[in-house]
Amino acid sequence: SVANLVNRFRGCLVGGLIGDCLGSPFEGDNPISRSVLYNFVTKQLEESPKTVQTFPYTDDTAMTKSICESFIQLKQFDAKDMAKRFTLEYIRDPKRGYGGNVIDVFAALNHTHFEEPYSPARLQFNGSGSYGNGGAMRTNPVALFGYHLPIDELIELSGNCAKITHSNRNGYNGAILQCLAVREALNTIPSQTDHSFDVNSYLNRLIEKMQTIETKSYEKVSIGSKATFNDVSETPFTDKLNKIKTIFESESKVSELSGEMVAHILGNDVSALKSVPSAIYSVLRSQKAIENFDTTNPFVRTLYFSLSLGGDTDTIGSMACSIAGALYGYEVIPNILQKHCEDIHLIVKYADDLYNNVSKN
Ligand code: R7I
Ligand code: MG
Ligand code: MG
Ligand code: MG
Repeated sequence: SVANLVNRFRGCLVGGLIGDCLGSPFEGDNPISRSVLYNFVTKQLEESPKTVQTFPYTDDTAMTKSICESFIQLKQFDAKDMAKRFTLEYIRDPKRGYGGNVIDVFAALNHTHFEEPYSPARLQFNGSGSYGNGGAMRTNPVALFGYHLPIDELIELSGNCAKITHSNRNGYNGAILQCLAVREALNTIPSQTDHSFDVNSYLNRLIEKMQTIETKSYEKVSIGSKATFNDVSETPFTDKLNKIKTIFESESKVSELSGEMVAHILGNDVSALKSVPSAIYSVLRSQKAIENFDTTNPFVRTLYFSLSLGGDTDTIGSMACSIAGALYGYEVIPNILQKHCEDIHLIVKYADDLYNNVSKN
């Protein structure tokens, strides 16, 4: 049956956890070995294994949990509270594979007692701010908490949650795109028989919104810092989404591209620009069979293809699988995959708490 909203909320957060936990063993593999990936995913899908190996989550989930906790406890957005939770969690458990520079933001936030939660991020990279994917990787609960918000308010909220650490427009716009990709997934109803949906109209809705967002933020940024502003395009994420459309059109005529080829075209690194569109492509690609990996399950296809890009696999896997979970729903996610993840029960509870919060309004 069509997944109801609570199962889409669960699918979103559980998907994000699975992508992070099962993607992190491959982080940095570029390219990733096809046979190693095949054997790994096959093993994690084994129905009655002798022992179930649990994989720890990384910074992606640590920060996602902080956002969940802030929203669940306060029932509103409070930048200072969120900044504090990110920082205290990092200090409590620093070895989760955090980005190389974001840890300086935590140190500065702590030192200034979170008084100005957006200030330290603005000083990163000589004032241009981080364009890493750390804002995007943790934005899933924002789409859930803001489910009933008008789209413009959700865009502003997801941008603000990202700007606590990522003030570069490609950093926060990547977070906004990931948030919108989840929102559109929650509002798309795939076919009950074969999970199919209209990929083109899904993409068109994202393109239309990103075009407006990027044009606006280009004007804003270029007023303040024309001299240092040297992007090749005013609308880099929109351009990438259009590239995805082109890939799909060509794939309908010739054969599908390999993960390595897609990584070459869309990117697979720690920048938001070279990871969020790659995650979105991986979800859309789940509509088609995966070469040499025999499954009709669109969530498993998303997981497999997103990891096959290599590079920043925990983050691309997490972003892709959270969109897929929001789209296809919790019931589609194999139970055994969940058992391999640290803190799976807590993540399910957070999804339910966020659902209860929006269903009351
Ligand atoms: O974005 P961020 O939180 O890192 C997230 C990534 C994910 O893959 C996680 O799984 C984890 O492994 O890290 O952390 P940042 O430190 O803000 O950005 C990550 C990296 O991107 C930085 O260490 C830089 O190498 C690079 N980077 C930049 N390099 C040059 N100029 C980000 N912004 C810039 C920039 O403006
Ligand atoms: Mg990580
Ligand atoms: Mg890392
Ligand atoms: Mg990563």
